[in-house]
Amino acid sequence: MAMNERYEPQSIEGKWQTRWEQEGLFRAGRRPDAPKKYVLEMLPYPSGQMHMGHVRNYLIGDVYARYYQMRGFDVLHPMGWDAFGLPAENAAIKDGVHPAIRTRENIESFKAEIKTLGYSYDWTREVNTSQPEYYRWNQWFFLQMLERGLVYRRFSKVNWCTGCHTVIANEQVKDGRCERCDSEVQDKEMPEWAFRITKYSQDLLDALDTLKEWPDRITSAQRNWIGRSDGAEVDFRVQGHDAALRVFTTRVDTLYGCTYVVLAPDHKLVAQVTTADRRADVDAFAKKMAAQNKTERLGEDAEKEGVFTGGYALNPVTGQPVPIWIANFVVSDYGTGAVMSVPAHDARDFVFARKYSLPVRVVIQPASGDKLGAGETLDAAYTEDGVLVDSGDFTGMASAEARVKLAAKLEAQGQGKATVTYRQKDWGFSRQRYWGTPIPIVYCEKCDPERKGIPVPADQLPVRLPDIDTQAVLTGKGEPPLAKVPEFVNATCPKCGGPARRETETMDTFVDSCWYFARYLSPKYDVAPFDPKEGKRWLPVDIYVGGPEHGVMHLLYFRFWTRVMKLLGLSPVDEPVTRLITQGIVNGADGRKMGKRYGNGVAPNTIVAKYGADTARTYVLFAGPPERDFDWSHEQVEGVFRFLKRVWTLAATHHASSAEATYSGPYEGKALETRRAAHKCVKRVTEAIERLSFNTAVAGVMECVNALYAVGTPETPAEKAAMGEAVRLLARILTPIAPHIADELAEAYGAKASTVTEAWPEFDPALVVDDVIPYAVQVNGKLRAEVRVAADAGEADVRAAAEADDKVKAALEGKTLRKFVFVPKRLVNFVVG
Ligand code: ANZ
Ligand code: ZN
Repeated sequence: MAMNERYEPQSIEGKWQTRWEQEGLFRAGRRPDAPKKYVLEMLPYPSGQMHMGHVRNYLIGDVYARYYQMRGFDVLHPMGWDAFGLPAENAAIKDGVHPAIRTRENIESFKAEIKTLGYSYDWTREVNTSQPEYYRWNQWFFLQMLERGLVYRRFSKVNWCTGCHTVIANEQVKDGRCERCDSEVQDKEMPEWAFRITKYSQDLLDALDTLKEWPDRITSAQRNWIGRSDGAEVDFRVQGHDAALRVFTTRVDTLYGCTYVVLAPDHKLVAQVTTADRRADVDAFAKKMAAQNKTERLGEDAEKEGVFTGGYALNPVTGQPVPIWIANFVVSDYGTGAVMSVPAHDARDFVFARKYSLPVRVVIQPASGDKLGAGETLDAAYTEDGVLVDSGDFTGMASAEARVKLAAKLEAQGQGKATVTYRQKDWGFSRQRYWGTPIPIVYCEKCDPERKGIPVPADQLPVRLPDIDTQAVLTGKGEPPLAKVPEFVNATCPKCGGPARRETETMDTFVDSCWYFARYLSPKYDVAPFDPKEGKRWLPVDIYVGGPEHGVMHLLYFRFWTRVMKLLGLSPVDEPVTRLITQGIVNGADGRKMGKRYGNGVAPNTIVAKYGADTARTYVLFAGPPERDFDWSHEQVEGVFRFLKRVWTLAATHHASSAEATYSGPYEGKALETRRAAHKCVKRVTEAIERLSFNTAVAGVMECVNALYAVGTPETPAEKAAMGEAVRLLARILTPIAPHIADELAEAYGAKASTVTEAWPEFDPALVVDDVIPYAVQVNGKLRAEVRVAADAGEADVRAAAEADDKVKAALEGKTLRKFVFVPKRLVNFVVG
């Protein structure tokens, strides 16, 4: 088959994409007897257009999917749509287009665009989370978890976004504002549905140690997020009341230094301990706090403020009364909502005590023997561990030991005990929005007067999202949208058959992404979320690629969910993902994050249209290591395009002479050089892909192409055969990177099928040993030159070569040689005086 002399990606890429699809080359399960690899990228929210971040994300997965396929694995590489969510609903409020319609259109255009890049997806497994066939299983999981106490209804203070009119997660509040719409976020007390993820806090924490192939920044973010604190609870009796106030402390060794206690402003004991003369001040303060946003109030820099309640509590070990305060820095939903304050040993308490002239009492001295001044003269808290002083029977004991002994003493007295507290909270997941999974609950006045909720029987699932009059329902105001749809709200009570009202809230879309990776295994399965048999074959995901911004929500939630799926007998594993790759950001040419905000976007489709998908792919892979950010460079795109043209021209120029050349050795001279260049390239690219260094893989191919140009036109049968082999090898190693040109070249050079179905090439070890190696030449340990000598050269030869170098000569001139150091294959050092 003759080759076009010009590289015209537009005329080859569509053709190959169609062929791959028709031949079903990316279908998982084609090699049932081979070991499996499940390669997955985080599924996109289908906005209308793809951006470069998507291109990069999917490419990282695609390189591995294609590479492992060539390595003989049965590869699963699916794609789908995180199709529920706020953007489509917010847009509907603005322009009246039904979210279902917009989402469908967006998926169509996104999918068309994604297809132009030639990713190796098994589209037969496509999943769309907004379809009843999918979300019915969210509802099914909900019911299963409700039965097991992993779902419950609670009253809680939630973050209410005044712009989106819905509850948002703590993680979505940035400086008191909504991460999405930038509106003010208020605290609001509301009933909500929650997942008891904290039941798994310790397990989720412990298992982080087994996630050896996750980036440290993600596991440490999760560790902090779960936030285990080992400490103690201590009961302080309230003077003059039959009540005790329980504090949580990590420093029970400082108990003798507690000079006041502080309650959260909304702590339930505040009313009781407040004295009549302090009531007005206390009420005013509590009211002010309630109006403030929590994240703001608790910010590091927020000024510490508080008021005295008039009440006193008794230190359980000294019996001394200490004043009870309320203050802005104590939160009601951490620990017990109350703290014992030890100003001498806690920085925050110190500032507060000085501000309000509360006593400071030193009870820990540094183990080093340095002496802290008395409380009145201290100029900062001493927060380290040390040795106890003025602490009764515990005086002289080290902090660590005292913590254990004090907790034991308190426990014996019935006034406390050692405990563990976690910062992680249960996951409140009900949202006052339309475009999400309906929560399968009804309320019946007769059977359920407390409004706890009656589960919809599993055989009545799915509870379908009703179609709506978009303009009438999606107003962005008032009750949850579904409450305005009587056909939806009015239901029948499954218990008494009487009238009931449906729950009108929907699920957080993070529920959808908790288990989609398992749905891909059997996307049409209709007796369970997925077929457990397929779970055994494919789980866990071997490689998962996505943005690091998902470090503590999605990536923690889906670990939780996988445990639930194990509990339900569905998943064979506890952990969803073996290796996690978090890709870096694509910045604009100006170094700022590419996107609408800075108007520095480069649309993937313009690059594909102008240069072809292979250039877009190769450039994005070449621009930097996958986990690092890079700045877009148009010059480099051009450079990569020129490189692919050079590859093409090389193959086209020698096509007539080399495509069908045969020869059976031996090889020497130019022919040998050609083979060496190609085999070294195979080695280099293989190693680079294995260690996630796609940029050096591309660089390796570039060098190889330069070397092949340098050897010149093949003339002898040996040279022609070597060139033919080199082009075929190039085509195969280019397959994960630039698959269209790879297949086109391979076909021109005789391949009968797509390169992705061929084995990944092996290199001939004899061809990759360097017969010339570089030696570093030092004079008194300082690098002076590098000389290249035969790999098998002995000490004398290397020394001669080094001494012949001009720079070395100059450095040695007039000096006496004291010693000559020879490190085979690495360096020589002249020690001179
Ligand atoms: C006395 C004490 C003495 C403390 C000392 C520290 C140092 P982590 O490590 O984050 O768990 N605390 C407890 N509950 C609180 C709440 N609801 N709001 C604000 N602060 C609270 O922090 C535990 C420490 O934070 C506890 O130990 C308590 O102060 C404070 F030298 O108790 B500590
Ligand atoms: Zn009923």
